[in-house]
Amino acid sequence: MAEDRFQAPDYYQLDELLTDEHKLIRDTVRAWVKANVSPIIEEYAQRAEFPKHLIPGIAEIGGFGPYIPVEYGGPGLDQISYGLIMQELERCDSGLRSTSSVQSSLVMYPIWKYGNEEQRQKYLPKLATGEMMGCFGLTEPDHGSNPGGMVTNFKDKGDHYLLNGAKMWITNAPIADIAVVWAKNEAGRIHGLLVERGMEGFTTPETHNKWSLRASITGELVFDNVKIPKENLLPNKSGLGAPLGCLDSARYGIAWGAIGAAMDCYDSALRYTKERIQFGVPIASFQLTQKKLAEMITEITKAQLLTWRLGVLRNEGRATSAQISMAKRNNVNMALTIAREARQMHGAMGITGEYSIMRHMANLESVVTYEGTHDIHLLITGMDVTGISAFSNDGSQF
Ligand code: TGC
Ligand code: FAD
Repeated sequence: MAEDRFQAPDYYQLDELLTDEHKLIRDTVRAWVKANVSPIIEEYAQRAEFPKHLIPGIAEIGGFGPYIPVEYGGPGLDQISYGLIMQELERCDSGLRSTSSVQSSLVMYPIWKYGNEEQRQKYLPKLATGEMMGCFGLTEPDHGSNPGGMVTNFKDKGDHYLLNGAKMWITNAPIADIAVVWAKNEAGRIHGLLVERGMEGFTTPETHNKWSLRASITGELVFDNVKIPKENLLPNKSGLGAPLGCLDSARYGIAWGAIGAAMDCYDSALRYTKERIQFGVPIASFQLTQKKLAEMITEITKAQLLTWRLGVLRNEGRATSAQISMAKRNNVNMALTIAREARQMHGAMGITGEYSIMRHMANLESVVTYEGTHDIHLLITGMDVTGISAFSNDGSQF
């Protein structure tokens, strides 16, 4: 892969909205990524291998639970810092950001918010250092966009629970030490359970054959009469709102992360079109090229403003789930559109591993699908503005 010459665009001088601490955190992560990940990421993606050796480094830059309080081993940062870390990681590769998102928002967040003090003390410090890795099991083979229909279930056996079912498409499943698993009890109520590697009847087969997120590891979670100690149930929240609350945090991080991928594609396209000569002039001098670049920087700038404002609202505890959906949908779609355009602007070189473009483009096909698909987020906005859910078609609301 060519040398990482990334220069971040800041068309509206948004740096002025950041504190010195924000800028320090962002620049530290950017430098770590350039030195440690950019030189190797293409190779790992081509081999479809997760660069596991990066885990301690991700922990060191605050990538595991950025907003988890210091008393539980986290760095206790604000939501804008969290967003900037996601942006810098995904600037390199969506899979790198996925590793951080899952550990932070889908594993540490539910233990912090829905767990008891004993669970927090037992797991959070080890998750923050990467000594322990986690994964999040919500999606099932027959229940993706509609997780409320899940069939994975647990029964109360007196001194333990008995868990049965399967989860699919689970990031980090094959390397996880613990899984936060969402399952229904006998009454059909959804609860979170902490399932630990080594429990009898629990397996995590790897999912192969992916053309997207190749440097991230994905797998299944299979539960065949797994005995779960009662103290492994997250006691402080139940119902579908519990996993969806974790998704709010992860989707917020993705809204920032997608900007990183878009910035990398734009920056590469800008440099390439200024250097590449055709018809005796740089291809950046053609109006059609300039239109593409102008639209890219406009969309990136709009997305930056959207996420910055969302970060302020989240810091104040005022961001709604629907606002987060809008930002996730808009920014990921923006990044995917830019990646596709940038791919074309690099000509044949755009399909090679010399540039990060094709990898970003393929990765973003997963990002536009996971954490709620593009259309599901559109319907969440539709529901928010009309007050009518398009998800339930049994007519019960009328
Ligand atoms: P609905 O009736 O609307 O809601 C059920 C209950 O949940 C509450 N709720 C939320 N709570 C917190 N945050 C949110 N975002 C919430 N959205 C809804 C709601 O108030 C209600 O509470 P209550 O107390 O009244 O019961 O539920 P529904 O069944 O109609 O579904 C709504 C829908 C479709 C929006 C939801 O199911 C959905 O978001 N589906 C998409 C599924 C999804 O995003 N899956 C992601 C899996 S994890 C993943 O992809 C990780 S990738 C990680 C990586 O590698 O980076
Ligand atoms: P489906 O729900 O079957 O959707 C198929 C199509 O139908 C989509 O275009 C969708 O928009 C459309 N559709 C569905 N319902 C409606 C509707 N009501 N109206 C209009 N259109 C609709 N899940 C986890 O739990 N944990 C993870 O760590 C995790 N990691 C993932 C990693 C990767 C690489 C990928 C690809 C997925 C991951 N997922 C994970 C799963 C992901 O969240 C689901 O793939 C996603 O929620 C969509 O579910 P589905 O694939 O079953 O698609």
